Amino acid sequence: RVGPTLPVSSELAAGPVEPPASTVEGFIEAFLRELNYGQGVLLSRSTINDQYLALARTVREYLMAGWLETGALRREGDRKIVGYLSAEYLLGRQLGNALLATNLQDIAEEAMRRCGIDIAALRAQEIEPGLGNGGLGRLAACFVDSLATMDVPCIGYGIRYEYGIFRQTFENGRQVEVPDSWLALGSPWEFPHPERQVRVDFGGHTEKWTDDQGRERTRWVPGWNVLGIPYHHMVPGFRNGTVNTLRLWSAKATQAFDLQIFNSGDYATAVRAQTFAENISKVLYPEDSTPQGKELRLQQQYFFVACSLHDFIANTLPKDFDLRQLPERIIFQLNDTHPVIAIPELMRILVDIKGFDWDEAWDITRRCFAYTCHTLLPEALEVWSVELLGRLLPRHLEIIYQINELFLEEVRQAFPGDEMRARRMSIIAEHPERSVRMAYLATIGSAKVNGVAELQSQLLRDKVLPDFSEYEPAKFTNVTNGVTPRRFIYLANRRLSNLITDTIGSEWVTDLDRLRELEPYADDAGFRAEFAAVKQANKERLFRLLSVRDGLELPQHAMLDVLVKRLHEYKRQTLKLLHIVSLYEDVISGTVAIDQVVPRTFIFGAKAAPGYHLAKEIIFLINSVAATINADERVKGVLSVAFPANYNVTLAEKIIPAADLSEQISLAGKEASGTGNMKFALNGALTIGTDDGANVEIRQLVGDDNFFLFGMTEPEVEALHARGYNPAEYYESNDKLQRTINLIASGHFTDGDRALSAQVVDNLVTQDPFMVLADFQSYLDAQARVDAAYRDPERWTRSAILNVARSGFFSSDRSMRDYLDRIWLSSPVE
Ligand code: GPQ
Repeated sequence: RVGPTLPVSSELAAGPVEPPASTVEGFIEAFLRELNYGQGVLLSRSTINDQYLALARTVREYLMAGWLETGALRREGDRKIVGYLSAEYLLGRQLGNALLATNLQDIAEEAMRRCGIDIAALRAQEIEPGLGNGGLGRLAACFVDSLATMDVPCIGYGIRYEYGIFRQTFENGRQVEVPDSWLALGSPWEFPHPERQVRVDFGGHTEKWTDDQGRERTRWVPGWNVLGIPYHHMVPGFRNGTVNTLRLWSAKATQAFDLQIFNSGDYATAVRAQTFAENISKVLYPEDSTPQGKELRLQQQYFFVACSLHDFIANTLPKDFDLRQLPERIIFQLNDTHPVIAIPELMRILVDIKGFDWDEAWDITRRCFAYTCHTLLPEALEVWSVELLGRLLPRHLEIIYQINELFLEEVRQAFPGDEMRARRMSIIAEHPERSVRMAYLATIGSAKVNGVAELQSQLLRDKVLPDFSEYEPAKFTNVTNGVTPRRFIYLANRRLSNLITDTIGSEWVTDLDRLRELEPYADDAGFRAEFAAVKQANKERLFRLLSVRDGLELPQHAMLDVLVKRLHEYKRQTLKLLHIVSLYEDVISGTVAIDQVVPRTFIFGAKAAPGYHLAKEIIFLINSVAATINADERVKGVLSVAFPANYNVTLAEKIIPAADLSEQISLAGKEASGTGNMKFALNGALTIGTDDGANVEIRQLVGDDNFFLFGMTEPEVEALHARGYNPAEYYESNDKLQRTINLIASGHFTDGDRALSAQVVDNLVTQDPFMVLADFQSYLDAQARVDAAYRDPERWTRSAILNVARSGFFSSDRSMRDYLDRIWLSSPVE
């Protein structure tokens, strides 16, 4: 049976917790019980949603014993636990993953069939929990999957947003955001525990007092508070019986909060106050990599961090735990700076509440945290105004000041007379307003700091935090990102999984380096044919979906050229657009005969932050180009452009396995890592990419012959900046570029209305902050190499197989091993 082989702990003394039998009959019995007694309906009267909920709860039953036992072991044991602190978890659908983890896929399918139910319809019923924006949130979901699969004790802490990332729709080609009510039909995957509520304070002021040993102490007299209610989610390992926990916090008004106003007789105001408190976990901020410094966002950050620290110290550790041992029992991994307020919070707990001396508390604290930085963009580095932080968290601001003062004293001792350096390293920035640099606080308060790909980690040391890496070089390390092969190969690409397993056995699912064993098969014509057939079948599956979902009809045999990720200027969706328009312009101007064009279908997927104006103009332009090209008989069946709305994990699982070409075209030095790039390579797409983020490592592994490199390197970008970049020069001197841009500017794609493309065009020709024009020619040349390679299907498929075989490094299991070796078990800073 799937389930723990662990000794039953004393907490389960009432008797072993037995899952239902892992047979079709056992499954049907459990399912009908859930339907009748859980959902309260008869099969004949049940709706699809009833059936989905009952099915989900049935699968849950099989995980329950493992979950209870894993939890008991974690609490009773003395192993160090990873507390993953992340404001985002972009989980994707849960049903398929739970069936996979329990090895119940076939049994469940047959059981549903016998009940007269099509399991595919139930799978489609699930709304994915979109509790994240993009790469950072999806990475967290991959990491907790890998940790459970590797049986590493981990509690994932985060926020239970009532509304996750918005649902994107298009109206006349423009993005319109619709709230994502993922909870509307009930979520069977969460377990609320209102009795485990935690109180979180805000506002007010601080006071000095003297304790009975005559020491001067500080206490925080808060102005208001809210409750955090934990919702637990199972995080099942892959068929190993381990089920870790994801603990997401939901905000609720405290009684005390409204009573005061209530007593004054103003009922409506009291209810409003309640809404105010509950706003904290209402909605995910939809800005990816561009924090807005909003008060509610800081409330969210402190809210979930305060709940999580309290939960661990008061509820997970034994009652008599000696907090001096804390670093031996927990490492809090900070997923970017969003949870960094945890550092002063732990100091507050230790110093103000537990009565530790500052120095001892600081020594404990900085061994309990490690910080991951996911960006190189200056605008992505979070800062909070001192005014706001002091108003919301007055005690934390004092603690931050104190940390800063003592740290700068150290720096001055290490570099006597170098006052400029001390000022540069201050946690407090003075301009444009007094504010707290969260990345500096994170670096100072952590035992380790890592970037997410080799190149970014290097640039992090050299460009973002150079003074800090000079001061404490040993603190800095790299852990290249990874993705879970369970979801992104096994679940998303069953056909490829079966082919791999038939060829090399099934060990690869938890040991992705084994994919190397596929290498010799790249030269086997029979294997290549099977591999190509998998790709073609995945394309057809995608086209069927896009036809039903988006009314798109796409040709069956074109190269599938895919650019899916958040819409951001640095990711350069406009460069892709210029390429498409240049191909189209070649044909309609008669420069290239249509039968000379390699048929391509371009797929875009991208959400723009609702307030990111230019990004939304780019979306409009992509949709305009798509509509024009798709309607033009001159290129019919040869050039097609599809932009399905609402790209999310569910859609990614259909698009990625079908792709031939993976577009990873950010300006060098801007994409920290990328993780989509890894998913594509593992599913047998070839990459056209810049020397950026993890592309660098992908290319090194798959080899130059199996990767289409283009564009400036990061040092070349820097040099061009230093010389003074003028995009107009490129426009003037490149005839093809000029014709391409002119066609867009002419209004050809916008019903003759030039104004509708003007913002994007003007930005490119006059500003072009991400040097699209500078890389244009190199990109076109690389695309010509792509065409040549695609004309030779055997060569292409061989390269695709080698991409799969050589990308095992990009398993998130490997990332987790690196975290374990380099960060979580590493000795703390001296
Ligand atoms: N990333 Cl700072 C996000 O998705 N959101 C953010 O706020 C920040 C980074 C991404 C980053 O852009 C990608 O290059 C990474 O692959 C990803 O994080 C995971 O590390």
